[in-house]
Amino acid sequence: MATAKTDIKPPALAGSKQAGKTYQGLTAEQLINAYRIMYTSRRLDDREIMLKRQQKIYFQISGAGHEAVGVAAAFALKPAYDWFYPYYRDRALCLALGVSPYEMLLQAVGAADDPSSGGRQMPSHWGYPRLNIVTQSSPTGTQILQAIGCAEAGRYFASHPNAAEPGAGDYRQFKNVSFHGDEITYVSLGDGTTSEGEFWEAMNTASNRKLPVIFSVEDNEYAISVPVEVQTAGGNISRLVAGFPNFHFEELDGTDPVAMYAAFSRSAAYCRAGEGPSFIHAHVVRPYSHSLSDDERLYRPDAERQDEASRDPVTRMQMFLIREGILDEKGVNQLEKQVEDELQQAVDRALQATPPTPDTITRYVYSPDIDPTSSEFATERVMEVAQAADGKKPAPKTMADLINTTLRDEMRRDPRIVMFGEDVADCSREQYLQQKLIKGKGGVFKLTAGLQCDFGSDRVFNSPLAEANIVGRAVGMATRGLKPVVEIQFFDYIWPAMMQLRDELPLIRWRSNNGFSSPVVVRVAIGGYLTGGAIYHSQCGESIFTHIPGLRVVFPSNAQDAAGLLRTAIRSDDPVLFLEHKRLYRETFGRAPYPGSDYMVPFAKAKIVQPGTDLTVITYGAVVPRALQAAQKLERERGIRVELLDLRTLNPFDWEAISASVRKTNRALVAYEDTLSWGYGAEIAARIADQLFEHLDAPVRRVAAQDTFVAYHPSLENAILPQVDDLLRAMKALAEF
Ligand SMILES: Cc1ncc(C[n+]2csc(CCOP(=O)(O)OP(=O)(O)O)c2C)c(N)n1
Ligand SMILES: [Mg+2]
Repeated sequence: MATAKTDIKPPALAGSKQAGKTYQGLTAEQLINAYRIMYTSRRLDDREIMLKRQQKIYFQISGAGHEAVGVAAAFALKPAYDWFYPYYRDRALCLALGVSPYEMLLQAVGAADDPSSGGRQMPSHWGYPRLNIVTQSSPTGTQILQAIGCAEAGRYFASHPNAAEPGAGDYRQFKNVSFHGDEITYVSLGDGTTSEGEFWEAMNTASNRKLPVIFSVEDNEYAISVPVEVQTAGGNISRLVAGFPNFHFEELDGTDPVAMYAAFSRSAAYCRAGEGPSFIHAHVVRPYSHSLSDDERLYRPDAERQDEASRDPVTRMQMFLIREGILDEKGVNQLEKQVEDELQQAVDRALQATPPTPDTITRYVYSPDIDPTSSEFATERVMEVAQAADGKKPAPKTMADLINTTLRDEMRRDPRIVMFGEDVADCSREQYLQQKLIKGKGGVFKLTAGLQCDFGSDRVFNSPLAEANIVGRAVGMATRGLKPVVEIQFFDYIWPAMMQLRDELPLIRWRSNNGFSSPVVVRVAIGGYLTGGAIYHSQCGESIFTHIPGLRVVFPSNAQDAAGLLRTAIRSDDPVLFLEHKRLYRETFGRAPYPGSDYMVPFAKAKIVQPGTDLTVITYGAVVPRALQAAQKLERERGIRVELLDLRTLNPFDWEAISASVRKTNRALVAYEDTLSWGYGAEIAARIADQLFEHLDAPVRRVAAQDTFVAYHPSLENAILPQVDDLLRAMKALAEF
């Protein structure tokens, strides 16, 4: 049981005759402490509401009505041992786990010292590294899959304790791991949030993998103004989830802390014993409006609100203590007075807190510890020496081969790497492999072939067909120190993961002010030129992701770069979207021998594919070989010498290389496979126009796909995507401008 820590001291017990009696295992003293925390939570909400009205804080959302759930959960679980993914109503949970009211108020005032976010997040967006309370965000439900990944990480470290050891020379130096073999991950959410798809994806995986996760649904029957019967078919989530195997289920009155404590204790025992997850459905109340921006009188009549008031958990708990003779009225008053005094002090202190300074805003967008653009990642010379010493000329390999080999080598080197996604395993039915009945698949493009066989099914495995599931779980795992290298089968199907990719993965570090990080590598098969790939197997769209601060975006054009950049991605400390062009996987162009198990290419270092003096072409991915062909033809036919830059990484990108080249050639063409308008080239063109204006002898031009979709018939696909002839024409026109 947790020893709840607040900055409030316990008052004397009123009735000594009750001192020995326990309630579901809770002593009188613990019950008084429970009440103290519940009362503190409520009054802290009231204080914040007042501060908001006085415009001293900028937002308020209360935990009112949910206090009993939080206190009970914290008492049944272990702070700084178990892991917690709460949501905004969980003020009482966080107080009971050991967060002080002052710390909470620091977030409300947006102080630099706010331990959750340094003034970056709204109040009630909990995150306390010292207590294993993981940084929370505002999108409803994104925490649930992350909690699944967190639980999986705990299990992984328990069965691979060597993986928890600090490693040298990569992100592991900055990612300390702690775990316990019987730890639990607690995740809470509202009734409305059970409508999110990610909730169901999380339930599915928790059930299937028998994970030690406690789902705590705090059902106050409303999601802002939308009532539960509109959210949930039949109006009761317990009935809908009852069919999930391996769960311990309980549905109960969430305003009763003693009953809740008993339910969480049973859940904890079930989870710690490895039986599976638990689902606690707590019926609570919402005595205040959704937030201070909402007025519930617009959609809830007085009668309904008054009816609910009779179930207020704080009042109920107070009455319970008096009825049981645990506290008398004097004791209650004394306790409440103490709380008020301490809150007053906390408010006074918090209002004096120093706000963050604007010069800090870009801090922690990326890792402050590892810079993937640095020379530490430039190992090209090492490779050359190694090959020369060997004497033999190794056979050139495809990009697919080298990615596979790099993944294998990195997995061997770093036991924290796990790999999953759709079809990435060789064969989920392991017995077929053991009996040597089959060869195994290892990815629809075979990029992960053989890895499950080499490293085992707990390191390489199939996910359900659910992209948010893949990325959300990976985020949770990486937060715990694992290095998930996950695969999205086709870029065209990345969108179900978009909430995790846009609002979670790249924000974890920044929003927690470096309290947490989640350096996942997401490999994605992208692009067209497939002849028959059609719309949904050919799309690009990289600029959507380069638009996201905090996310590194890599797009190699050849085998050797793919190997070097992938290794940099894995060893660095930031989330990386690693885009692999399907057409390049097995292309003759760009094949290379394996450059060795330490070969890395730093980010933001463009490659001069061909030097030239007359025109700069800036490109990446599958346009590189096409542009090279066009450039060679142009030189043959017209003597025009194109300098061809392969950016290799799109965020960060190599501005210096672009700048140096354009200063020399005075002409720039940006070429990319994605649709023309609003694409990646727009940013590059704008930068050149802005910063190199006086060096230009011609307008900056772009060659890209037409603003439509990639069609099935090859003649249409050819017309839509940029071809050698299109590039040649554009180069020629620009050179002769
Ligand atoms: C993905 C997403 N959609 C919409 C919102 C806006 N929003 C914030 S809270 C909320 C209602 C949540 O209701 P519920 O899950 O029942 O939790 P409660 O607030 O009732 O505790 C909504 C719609 C959001 N934050 N995230
Ligand atoms: Mg609700």
